[in-house]
Amino acid sequence: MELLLHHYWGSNYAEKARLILGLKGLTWGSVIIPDIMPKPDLVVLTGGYSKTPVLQIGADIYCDTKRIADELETRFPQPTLYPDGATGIGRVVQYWADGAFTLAGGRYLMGRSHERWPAEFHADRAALWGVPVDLDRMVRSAERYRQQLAAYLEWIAMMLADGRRFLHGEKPGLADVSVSHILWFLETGGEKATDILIPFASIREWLARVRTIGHGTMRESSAAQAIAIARAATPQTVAAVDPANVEGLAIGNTVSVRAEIAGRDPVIGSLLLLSGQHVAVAIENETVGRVVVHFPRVGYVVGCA
Ligand SMILES: N[C@@H](CCC(=O)N[C@@H](CS)C(=O)NCC(=O)O)C(=O)O
Repeated sequence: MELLLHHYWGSNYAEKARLILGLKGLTWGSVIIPDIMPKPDLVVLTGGYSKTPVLQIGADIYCDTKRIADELETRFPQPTLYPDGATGIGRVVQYWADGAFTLAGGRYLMGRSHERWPAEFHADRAALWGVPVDLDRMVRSAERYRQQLAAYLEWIAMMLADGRRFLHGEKPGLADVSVSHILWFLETGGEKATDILIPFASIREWLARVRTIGHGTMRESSAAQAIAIARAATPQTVAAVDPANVEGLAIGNTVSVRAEIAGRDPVIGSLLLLSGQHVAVAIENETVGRVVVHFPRVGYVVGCA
């Protein structure tokens, strides 16, 4: 079954997903989505989740790069995302890198170079976070985020201090793709944002190595093709709800899955899978038929709808 990545080229989380596809040497179809709302061809597949990227495999739809990484690791174990065998540490580094580290990097970039994006983009992102657009505040906070980012970069330099090629050791893995995407994104702001990397030669050299992972083999696809594929396919997810789940939920319950921060529109569907790391709900509509939408547990709230 073909892998389809719904993404746009400028997205840093999408760059993380593209590098995972590259690390595993996979072939995938590229479906370009808009970088601001509305995204009708995407949300019809996800039931409302609108963030970037989303991975589609037939009628199974994977939201969030944490779920995408776990899914690809299960389906395509080699080359592994954990070349040092440290599956726990890799995921903890990912959680910090996609969270606090990316927030500091993103806010520093925007504070330094907000003029590179149009007003509609800033309005879209403010709505995503549920805050008013305030470019002056963005500019003022840049120095504070710069300090945070510099402190974090010292940690990365410490990881590389023994001369290792990648954060896991000799081979690239999940920590590399997670830590690198926001630093890749700084380039969008030009020298005004990448200046922060000047004192960190080992990090710049490591970033150049991460880039050589590449994106695997990509072919262009379209939203219409993706929808037709979902419609023609049957979801492959096997129903499995952990009976001891703290929410007291059972297969078939109508539930909502909502991100803890930013982009909190709930996805409402019929519960199909619930485990410690993974939640999936079935949704149905006239355009795509029945599809199953998957999320990580971490960072998402599951509740009765
Ligand atoms: N936790 C999510 C975060 C995804 C995310 O925030 N992506 C950004 C783009 S890099 C986004 O969706 N922004 C709003 C948009 O693209 O419309 C993940 O790991 O996939």
